[in-house]
Amino acid sequence: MNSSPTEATRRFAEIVERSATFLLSGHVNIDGDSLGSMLGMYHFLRQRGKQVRALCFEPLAERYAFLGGDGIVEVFDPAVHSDFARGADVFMMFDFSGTGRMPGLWDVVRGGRALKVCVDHHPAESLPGDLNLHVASAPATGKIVLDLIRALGGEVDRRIAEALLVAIATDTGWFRYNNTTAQVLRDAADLLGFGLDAAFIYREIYQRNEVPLIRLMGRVAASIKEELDGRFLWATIPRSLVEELGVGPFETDELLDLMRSSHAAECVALLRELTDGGVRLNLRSRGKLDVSALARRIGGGGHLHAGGATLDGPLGAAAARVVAMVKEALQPIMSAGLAGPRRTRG
Ligand SMILES: [Mn+2]
Repeated sequence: MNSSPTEATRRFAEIVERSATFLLSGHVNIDGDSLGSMLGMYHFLRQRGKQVRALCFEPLAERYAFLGGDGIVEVFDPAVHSDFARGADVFMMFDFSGTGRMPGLWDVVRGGRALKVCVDHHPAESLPGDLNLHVASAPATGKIVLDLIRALGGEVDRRIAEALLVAIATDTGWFRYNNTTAQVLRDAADLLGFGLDAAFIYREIYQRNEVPLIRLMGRVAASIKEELDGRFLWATIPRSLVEELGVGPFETDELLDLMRSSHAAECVALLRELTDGGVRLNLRSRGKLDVSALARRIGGGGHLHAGGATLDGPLGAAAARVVAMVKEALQPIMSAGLAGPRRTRG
C-alpha cells in the first residue's frame, strides 16, 4: 500500500462513504483473480447502494459463467462507456497496475474526474492510482478485496464468497503453489462456509478441455526441449499445429504445470504463436530464478514464480532469444550449486 495498510484501508473507507458512482475494470485476458476480485467488490458496492459498472476487454470465458458475471461484466466499448467512465466518482482496477492492460480505457479514465484506485498484488516499480491498495505479500488480489470488505464491515454473502474463492483458488493453483499459507486455507474455509461446492467450482474452471486440446497438449509435451541437464525445459506451440488439430481458444496453464512437474526443472518456458504473428511467452520457476524480472526485461511482468511477455515473431527467433536469455540467467545459479535435482531421501 502507499502508506500503511490500515491507513490505505481507512482512506478507501472514506472514498466509499462519499462516492456514488464506481467504474471497475479487470485486465485484458481476464483471469480468475482479476474477475473474482472485481465481482466481489462489485457486489459489496451494490450492497452499499452504489451505482457500479464492471468492465473487461473480451467476452468472459465459459469457465467463469457459473459466477453469474455475464449479466454484470460488460465488454468495454468506448461508444457505450466513455461518458460513464469520464463522469464516475471512482475508478478501480483489479489485479494489475500496468495501464496498457486496459486497451483504450485508461485514456478515457485519465481525462475524467474519477479518483483512481489500484488494487493489486503484483510486484511493481510504480503504481498508477491516487490510492494504491497494493499488497505484494497477498496470495491474490481477491484476498485484498476480502480484507477490505471485512475491514469496512461489509456482509460477505454467497456471491461475494464464490467470487473471492475463485480469485484466491485460481491464483494459488487450487491451493498448490507456495503462496498457499495457513491463512489462505482459513480464508478459503470461511468462504466455503457460505454453502459453496468446491468440487463443482473446480470442475467448472479446470475440467472443460475439448479433445483437440488434449491432443495438442500431447503433441507439445512430446516436443519439449531440455537445456542445462533438464534444469530448463521449453516448448513452442506453432499456429499451424493449433489449426491442424482444430483447437479452439485455450489457455496454457495445464501444459506449463505438466512441464513444471519434471523433478529437475528449475525453469520452464512455453512460447505460443498468436494469430497476429506475435508470440506469447509464459515462464514458470521453482523460485531460484525470478522470472518476473526476466519477463520485465522483454516488456512483460509477473511474479517471482510466474512471468509472461508478448514478443515479436517469428516463433523460432523469439524462442532462440528466450532460450539464450534464460540459460544466461540460470547458469550462474546452477554453478553456485543452488539448484539441482532434489536428492532422494534416505
Ligand atoms: Mn492475481
